[in-house]
Amino acid sequence: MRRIATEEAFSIPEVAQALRQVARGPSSSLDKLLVRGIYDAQPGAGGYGSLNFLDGLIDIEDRRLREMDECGVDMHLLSLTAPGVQMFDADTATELAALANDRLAEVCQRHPTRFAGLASFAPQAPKRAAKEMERAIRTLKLNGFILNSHTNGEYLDDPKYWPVLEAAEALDGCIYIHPRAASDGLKGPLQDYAMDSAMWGYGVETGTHVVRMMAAGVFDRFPKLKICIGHMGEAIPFWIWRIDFMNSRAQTIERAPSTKLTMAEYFQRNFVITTSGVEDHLALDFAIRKLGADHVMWAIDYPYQPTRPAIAFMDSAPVSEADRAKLYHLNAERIFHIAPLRS
Ligand code: 1WB
Ligand code: MN
Repeated sequence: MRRIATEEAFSIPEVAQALRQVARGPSSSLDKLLVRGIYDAQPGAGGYGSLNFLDGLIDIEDRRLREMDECGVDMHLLSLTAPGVQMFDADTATELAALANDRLAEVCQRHPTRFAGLASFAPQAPKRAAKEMERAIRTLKLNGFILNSHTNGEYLDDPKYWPVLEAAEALDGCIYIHPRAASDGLKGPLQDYAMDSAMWGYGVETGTHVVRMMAAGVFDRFPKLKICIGHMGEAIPFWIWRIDFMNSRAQTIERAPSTKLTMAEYFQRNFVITTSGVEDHLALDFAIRKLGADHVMWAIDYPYQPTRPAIAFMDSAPVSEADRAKLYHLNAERIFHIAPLRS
């Protein structure tokens, strides 16, 4: 069974260096905690630094490939790790996104059956982002796009990002909306008890992002836009009935924009999810029954999650072999335009 893991993080030294600068700068972003820990760790200080994620992010063809071989992972769909280029000024972000895409494309070309890649772009400069998105697909042959949730507190429902959505739709490139720490407007009570990141804050931030997009009517303007979200759908599958019911009520009392389709219909039509970081068979079963086996893909979340348990989770999932093949590779091949293996 071919195993394609679909939310696998990497970085390049230049982006890591720029994040180190951000960690030392005046930014009020809640991401600073994590960025400081990963990119500017003080020896012996404990915390995120002690997990040594940085080596796992930077090293693609040596340690990572060896671990993939040892564990039986055929392919990583790579994406520049959160917060991507979204904490930088527009020029730096545009430049570093292009550089990261170049490096990513080189790795994918050297190992076409082992690596595929989601292209970065700088939403800070939407028109230039759209050009880079086109280059990433047409020239670099990358497989879709990565976005790390908000940009300076703004979300993809803002019309300023229409050039980005237009490009993604026209290029048939799925945008993977990956978490980053909550925006300044959302971060208040998420700052205590380590709730800022993967425990809770990431899901709140990313879930809020996609509900904004659906409620704003983004998918009426861009009906073919495909969005992927990780972490078993950032709790949206579980919430969708209530989102749907309350949105239609809010539309009748004019507090929500009227939309052509219901929230549940957009979620079914425009979204796919991955299993990253949620190794719970009951949650998987629910997601598959709710969305269909064509809409769920396997992911590890390397290097933040260990590989072997992610494989054990999917190998032992109570699904038919036909569905397991969809989760492990067929859906990823279709959605991210990854060439099937010749048999
Ligand atoms: C963690 C997870 C940290 C992710 C991250 O930093 C990212 C974590 C950028 O588990 O602490 C992730 O990609 O899910
Ligand atoms: Mn991740």
